[in-house]
Formats: sequence, C-alpha cells, structure tokens
Amino acid sequence: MEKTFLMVKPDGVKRNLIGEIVSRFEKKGYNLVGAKLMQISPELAQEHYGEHKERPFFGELVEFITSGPVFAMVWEGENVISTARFMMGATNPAEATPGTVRGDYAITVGENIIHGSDSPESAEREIGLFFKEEELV
Ligand code: DAT
Ligand code: MG
Repeated sequence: MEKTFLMVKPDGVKRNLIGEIVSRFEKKGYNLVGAKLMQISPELAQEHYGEHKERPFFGELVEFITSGPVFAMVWEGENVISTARFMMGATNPAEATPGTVRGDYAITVGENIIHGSDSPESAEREIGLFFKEEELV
C-alpha cells in the first residue's frame, strides 16, 4: 500500500491546526501509520529541503521550518501521495483552491501550513529521514 510523508509546519502547529488537518485525512479514508510532534534540527531541515538549496529562499525556509515544533506523519492508502498533494492545495496559498488545506488556512507561500511528499521517490526518502522502521505501525 502506498505511503506518504505529511507534516504540519510550525505555523500550523502554532495555530492549533493539527487536529483539523489530521481530521481531513482521516475522514477522506486514509490510515495514519506514524506520527510525532518534534523539533527539526537545522541539519535535518537542510537535508529534507536539499532540492531547494540553491534557491534564494532556502535560508528563510530552513529558519522557518526549525522555528518551532512540527507534527510529522506517515499516511497510507490508495494513491495517497498525489491525492494528499491535491488536498493540500497549491504551494502558493494565493493560488490554492478553497477546500484545500492551504486554500482554507494560509495566505503566503512562506507560511503554507503543510508539507507533503511530491512523488514515490520523495515519499520514501522523507519517511526514512523522519521515521525509524519501528515507529510505523
Ligand atoms: P511544496 O511545499 O508545495 O512541495 P516546494 O517543494 O516547491 O513546494 O517548496 C518547498 C517550500 O519552500 C514551500 O512549501 C514554501 C517554500 N517556497 C517555495 N517557493 C517559494 C518562494 N518562491 N518563496 C518563498 N518560499 C518558497
Ligand atoms: Mg516540495
């Protein structure tokens, strides 16, 4: 069964949106197979966002994602990688459709509430970065 890595970012945790976000994926029918509230280290942040290291916003991105606790999750289900991306909405909340997480709860690209893996390769990589095998049920 397909798995993806989702994470409520520090802005979502500060705004008490963990329950709301978990609820959306539960109601959709996906299964939560791992979750933890954690503080991301600068090293893990740089590794996780490695594909963006040459981008001008990389420093801000690392600073933001380490600015407070995140809620890291692994979800399982049919087509969960692409459907979760659809449910998250566009990267830029200004372009995210209402009814999506970013469309409903965010305004700026710098603080867009949620992360989700964008492909089977990144899902595998990101799950491995954040979770040990024994932390998944
Ligand atoms: P996504 O999070 O939708 O996968 P991404 O992988 O392209 O988007 O970028 C990762 C994060 O980096 C994104 O959630 C917010 C930030 N980001 C992306 N583009 C940005 C930009 N032009 N300015 C500032 N932050 C940006
Ligand atoms: Mg991405």
